[in-house]
Amino acid sequence: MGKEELLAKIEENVLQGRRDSEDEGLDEGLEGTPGVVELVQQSLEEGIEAKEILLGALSSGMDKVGEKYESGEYFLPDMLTAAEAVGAAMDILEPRLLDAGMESKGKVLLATVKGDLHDIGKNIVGLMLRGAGYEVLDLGADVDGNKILEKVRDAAPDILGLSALLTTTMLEMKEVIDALESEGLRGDVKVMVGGAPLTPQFAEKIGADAYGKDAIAAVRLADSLA
Ligand code: B1M
Repeated sequence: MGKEELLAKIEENVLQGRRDSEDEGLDEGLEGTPGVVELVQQSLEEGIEAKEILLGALSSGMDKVGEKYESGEYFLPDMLTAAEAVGAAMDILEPRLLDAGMESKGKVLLATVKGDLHDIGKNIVGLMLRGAGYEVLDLGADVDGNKILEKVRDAAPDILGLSALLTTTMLEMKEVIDALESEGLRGDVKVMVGGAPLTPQFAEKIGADAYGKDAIAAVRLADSLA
């Protein structure tokens, strides 16, 4: 297979949400054929640069997934499996991209706030941001505000992304933003918030810089904030 054909195959498999050959994908009859991971490995063996694979197949594939999600052709599970396939490919590519000195678009620190265990949405946002070329540091779920502040201080992210799924825990976001302010860190980092119970009005009221309705919006906003 030539380079263009390999990159097109990777993109096709991102759209199918096929991480590896064991996955069925959206269409029938694909099981047993190489998925994203095997194709990425093959591409590297054939001398295609990690950066080309990222930009020419993975990111472009996720862009198309995003368009299909927005047009209603794809649903959330389709986006999730595609993002997971890209995440698995990124595990292979990331060290090579760093070795090659490819600059990341920016550093994003993610956390689901204290008291909240919901992390599926945050994880999708993280995968999409990685696929779009950001360095993502993920603190996980139920993260104490002090830990977030400590990491903002140590890692100096460009963007802090906070997620909350409960009407009770979304209030914790304000605590974090206020603490950033009182610790003199607010000017150093842009804050993006997201999660099902939030509204743009709420985000504005608590002093966030941006509200991400979904993972696609989160990537677009990151591009405008970083
Ligand atoms: Co819980 N839960 N849950 N739950 N849960 C909800 C949120 C709830 C709406 C269900 C309901 O009652 N209808 C309700 C909240 C009600 C409220 O607050 N008013 C609820 C409740 C009450 C609870 C418990 C209290 C239940 C109990 O124990 N009595 C408990 C709380 C635990 C806790 O957190 N302390 C609880 C527990 C759980 C599970 C652990 C079982 C599980 C979570 C597993 C996990 O995440 N690892 C769970 C689940 C799965 C849900 C539902 C069913 C699904 C949430 C989800 O993953 N959605 C949810 C009901 C529902 O939404 N239908 C529900 C899919 C996900 C992709 O979407 O997270 O919105 P979402 O993320 C989107 C966007 O919001 C956005 O992009 C994502 C991708 O497009 N986004 C961001 C999210 N974060 C972002 C950050 C950004 C930008 C965009 O920038 C940084």
